Amino acid sequence: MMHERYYIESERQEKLLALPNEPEDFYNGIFERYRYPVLTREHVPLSWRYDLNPETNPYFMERLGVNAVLNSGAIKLNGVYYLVARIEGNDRKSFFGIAKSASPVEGFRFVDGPILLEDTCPEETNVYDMRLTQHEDGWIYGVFCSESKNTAADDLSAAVAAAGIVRTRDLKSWERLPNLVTLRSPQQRNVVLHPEFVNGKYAFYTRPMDGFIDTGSGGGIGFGLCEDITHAVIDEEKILSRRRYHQITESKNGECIVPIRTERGWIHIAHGVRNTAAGLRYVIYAYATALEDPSEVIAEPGGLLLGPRGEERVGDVSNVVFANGAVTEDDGTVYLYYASSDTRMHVARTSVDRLVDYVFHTPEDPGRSVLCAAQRCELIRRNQEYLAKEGKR
Ligand code: BGC
Ligand code: BMA
Repeated sequence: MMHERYYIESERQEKLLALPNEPEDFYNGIFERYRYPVLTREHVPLSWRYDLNPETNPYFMERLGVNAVLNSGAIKLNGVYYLVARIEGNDRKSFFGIAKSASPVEGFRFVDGPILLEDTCPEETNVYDMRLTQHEDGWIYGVFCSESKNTAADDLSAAVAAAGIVRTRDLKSWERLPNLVTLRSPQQRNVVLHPEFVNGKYAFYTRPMDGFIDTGSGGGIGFGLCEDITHAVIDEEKILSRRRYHQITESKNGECIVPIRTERGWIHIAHGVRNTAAGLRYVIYAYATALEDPSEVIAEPGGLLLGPRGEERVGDVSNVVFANGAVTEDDGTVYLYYASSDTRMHVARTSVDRLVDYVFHTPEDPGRSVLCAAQRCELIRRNQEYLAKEGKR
């Protein structure tokens, strides 16, 4: 006989999975936020957390609890939306799980089991934040952070972050390739594979950094080419989107999603981090690069595109929004999947046209208060002029 609690918990979960989602009232013209998270720890199947056998689990306890479901890669295949989520166990280690739905905004259900990566490195302690790239070579690549303890340092928390690479054709069998090697940067996190060959080579967005937390001399989001994805080595990393003093990227930044190809250029969505008295604050921003050369920045709208708001601000690591997956539909609708405060997954909806308008027509950050105030005064002056002309004063 099943434990009675099993039925209660199953019913509760089914209710959650059936919850319809809808855009909420928030308005900025740029994107819509959806009211309910698309994935939370409560979405993880009971059989992944509980021992269902009352003989070995008389109290129906979570034996392997899940702490959070966050930073998910995203892809649409044959009309189905897939999120490859970072699932963090109560033991702080993360693994990847696949949730799918016929809808981009609701009904995501974990399928199969956790992805069991090939165990290629005995020091690897944690893996997280997979970006899925449907590459023109025919493979779907997953690039993620592979974190190992730094045994060379005399500090218990010292770690080394590298980019792990897997590939698949069906999201079922995954082939693990050697980790990316960047000859000039000792650490890497937030690495994204560009979907097309650039000069016949594989192109990666990188984030060169000296230390595990501190980017040190790392100037921002890098771009590097490699010949062979099965032994990926990058020599030179060119910095595209720079960290800047007193801007949203001051402490660090990193590419979020696979850039979106548009007629005007590649649209990039990235995260920027600044330090505050309350710890690091993560926001999402955008920039654009040239179609013929994705390493040439052509637009840098100032400020954040999406920052943590309301309940999003609170969680395991508060004051964080982080994205590593998006889906662009044939009609130009873009679904951006983002996690809040390292705790749950949300979705925002925009479009290629709106992103292009945003990226090319949002003024740049002039860098100093006096110039920012002047920028806003100029907007108001033009508005007054316009209103007067329309007789609406
Ligand atoms: C955590 C990540 C975090 C990183 C840097 C890792 O140990 O798992 O979530 O981004 O440290 O703070
Ligand atoms: C890291 C990221 C994410 C996380 C963020 C905030 O640098 O790689 O895993 O969401 O910090 O903790």
